[in-house]
Amino acid sequence: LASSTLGGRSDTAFVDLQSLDYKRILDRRGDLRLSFPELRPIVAKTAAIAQRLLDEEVRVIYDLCFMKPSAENHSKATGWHQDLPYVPIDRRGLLTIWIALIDVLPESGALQFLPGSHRLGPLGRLDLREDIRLTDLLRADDYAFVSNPVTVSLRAGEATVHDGLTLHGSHPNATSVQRLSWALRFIPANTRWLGGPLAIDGLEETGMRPFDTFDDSRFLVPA
Ligand SMILES: O=C(O)CCC(=O)C(=O)O
Repeated sequence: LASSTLGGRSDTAFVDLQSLDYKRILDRRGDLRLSFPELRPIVAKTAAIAQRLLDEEVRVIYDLCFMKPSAENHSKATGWHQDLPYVPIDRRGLLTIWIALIDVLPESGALQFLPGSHRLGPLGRLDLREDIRLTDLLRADDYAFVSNPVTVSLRAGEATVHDGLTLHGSHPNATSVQRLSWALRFIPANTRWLGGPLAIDGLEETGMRPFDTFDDSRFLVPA
């Protein structure tokens, strides 16, 4: 999840998101809300939900359209991971609202979550391309905090919400239709950037410096 933008240099911090093996998991378009003003009401509505859940004012750190290829295009599973380890911020509270843009069923690449895994703390930057089994990932004492994985089917327009520490992934898409979703990531308004790469380009345009808060207009929730 981590293509970087730092000091005017845009490169890839962890995996090459343009590589074929990554595009078989997910192809992505970043920050659609900045190009399509018609999305503003959805940003405002989802931000209100995030604000209610976090119980504090929020910023939109970025949004991503996730396109999971069809079976014909060799769709692969998204490996188990947490989002927060890829987002260099100084606190907890990263929250994703993931909206299905078409019906998403287990066979078309529905998200799966490990309930309770937010209590395990950060587990590091897991490689989304790897088919990591939960039994390899979890220590014996972790099982006291988690329950069995759940797969969440959604109708187009429905959404799920997950914490930045909730382990999640998705099944391969076994259908002939590309799976489409739009994810908005929110942070508490007083969050500070630690200076590492973010998942979208254009951060250098904001003039942000490490330890700044996210006050550029691109991060503000539209009225
Ligand atoms: O869409 C997917 O398959 C994974 C999405 C994801 O990892 C996320 O929204 O954090």
